[in-house]
Amino acid sequence: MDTHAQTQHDRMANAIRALAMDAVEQAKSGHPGMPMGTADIATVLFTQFLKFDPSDPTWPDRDRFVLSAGHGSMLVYALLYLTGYESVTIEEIKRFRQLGSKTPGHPENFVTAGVETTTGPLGQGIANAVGMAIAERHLAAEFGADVVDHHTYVLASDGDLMEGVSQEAIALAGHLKLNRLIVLFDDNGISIDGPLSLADSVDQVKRFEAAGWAATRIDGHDAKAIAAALTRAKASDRPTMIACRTTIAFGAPTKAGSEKSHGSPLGKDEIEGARKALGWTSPPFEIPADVRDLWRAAGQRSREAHAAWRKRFDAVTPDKRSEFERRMRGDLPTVRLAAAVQAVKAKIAAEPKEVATRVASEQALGELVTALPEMIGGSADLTGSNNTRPKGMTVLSAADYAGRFIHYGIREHGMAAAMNGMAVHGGVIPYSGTFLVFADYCRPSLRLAALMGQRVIHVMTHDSIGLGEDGPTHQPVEHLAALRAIPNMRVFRPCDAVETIECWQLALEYRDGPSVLALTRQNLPLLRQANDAANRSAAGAYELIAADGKAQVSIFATGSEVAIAVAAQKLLFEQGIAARVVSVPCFELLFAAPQATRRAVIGDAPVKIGVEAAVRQGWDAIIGSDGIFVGMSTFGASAPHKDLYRHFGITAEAVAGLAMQRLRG
Ligand SMILES: Cc1ncc(C[n+]2csc(CCOP(=O)(O)OP(=O)(O)O)c2C)c(N)n1
Repeated sequence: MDTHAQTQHDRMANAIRALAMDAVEQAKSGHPGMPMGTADIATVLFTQFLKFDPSDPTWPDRDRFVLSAGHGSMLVYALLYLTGYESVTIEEIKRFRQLGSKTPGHPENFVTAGVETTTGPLGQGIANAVGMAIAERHLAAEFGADVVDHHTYVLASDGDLMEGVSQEAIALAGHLKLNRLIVLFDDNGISIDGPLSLADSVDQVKRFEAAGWAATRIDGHDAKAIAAALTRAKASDRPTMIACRTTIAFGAPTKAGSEKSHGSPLGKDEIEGARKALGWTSPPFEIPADVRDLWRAAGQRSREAHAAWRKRFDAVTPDKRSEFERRMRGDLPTVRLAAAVQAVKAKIAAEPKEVATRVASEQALGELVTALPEMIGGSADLTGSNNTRPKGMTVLSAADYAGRFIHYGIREHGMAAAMNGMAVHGGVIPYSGTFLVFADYCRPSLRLAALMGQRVIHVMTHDSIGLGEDGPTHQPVEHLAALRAIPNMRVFRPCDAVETIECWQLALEYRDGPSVLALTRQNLPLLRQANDAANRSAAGAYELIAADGKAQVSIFATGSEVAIAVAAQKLLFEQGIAARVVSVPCFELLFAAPQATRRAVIGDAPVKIGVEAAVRQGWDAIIGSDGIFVGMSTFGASAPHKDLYRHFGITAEAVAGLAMQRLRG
């Protein structure tokens, strides 16, 4: 690099450093050290490599940039501002971390155009990026390199790589040979508590190499070395990790290289010292015109590539073009979906039988994945148990990215995080499989899917003590309540084959958030008329069996316990007691209904009983605090499932007995 180019580079990188220092100072909170340390890496990436167009942040074939170390959010805000994104003006930079700003504490993709995914919980970004890279390869296989041909770049910190989910992510990426994935590791040897040596001595290069990546170590302040490493990475047949040795808070006179630059402003004197050391003479929030022009020019770099892409895209067949656009918009093929749902219902009607809802789900998927080519399924090594791979669905692998079923391996967290990445990439609807009890292993990613409002669908089978002999380690008890506690998440627990297809339809139609389908291992009777054209589950709850006369008892139940409620209603009828049964496949849909509808379905029977083989938490909103709850209050046990239901008192006799006891007062 000649001196002129070096000076230009330094001034551009220093613009990032200055904005980070000033914004954090003004907000009186934030992390200035990380953006200052990585400014050189980001400058090289954005001025020479990243394919992006600030005037069209959703251009489908843009490269994705993921700031996995979300605490360094000022890095991405500075870049968006400097390269000319409309979303981030200098006013927004000044309002860093303030209510309603486009520059929240951590990057939120649903707030700021140009931010690709929501990061902050360390490890999530790098794991999302694996999903983005999968989606890219898959769509490229399907639509061709003329339409889809981009890279995913990640800036990750020590914390990202220390989090367990990163191991799942890098192992999966290495296995799938995702060579469009490039991780820039901010190897600064510092975390919040101090030097990394306090807690870590992993050789990250060896670690990534062991997972099938190309990995290298460079000086993260050497623009030439960064560019050379990125050039090599782009030519690699494997994913690449570049360990960039940097100094945190580069330029700060006393806080550089120290954890003191971490979670708080540098302070006036330190900032003055840094300005001097960096040769930055502009006042706070001011970028000299020459530097501004250079950055704006960098923002225009990919205009030609964008125009060329548009031309290529316009040249593909109209059918293919509209299909690609439909998928990227996330619109469903509504006619095909409706036909698939009716076809499933017709099959159930033609051959009514007892099936586990996981099996009913597989039958539903048989039609759905044919109707919706955007669905990408998978399982965390429980394919045969989760029933998420219908016949004929081919496997997505390094040898065939066009496949649609992913063997995620025993990596629930990595799976859920990758699915979030696929969803934010766009063009695909990911669904997964694991046991409901392992929702805990994916929870951080489930929460982020809900926060981001992303359509990901988790099939979680073996949803209660009904799984039987595997015992309490595998029997979810608190999981339904824990999932229902996540805002924006929908938890479906269908009671039979008909509700299963209805819940699948609702999950697919729910564009703005994740869904969990809690499904049984054990067989369940068919309770609904299969030729019912209406999706009754859409109400969240509905009367399955009306009372004979004015109801004295309302029994509410979900999933496998609806059959118990139905049997209890019969017992009560035999005793001359009028009871009704309400199936509640989805709490969230019920609670979202207008008050009058909610009241009507909940009703005013003097005795209300909830039945669910799980903890009571959440049920009071339906049955009231004085309602009767038949469920679990302890962990389960290992035994055949019928013995367990008897042992824990979740039976029709118990439900009817408690109702009669209450009626007698
Ligand atoms: C899952 C998770 N745990 C803890 C934190 C709080 N936290 C924010 S930054 C950080 C560590 C920062 O160290 P590093 O990742 O090396 O970043 P750098 O020091 O390079 O900025 C921690 C523990 C977090 N954001 N996410």
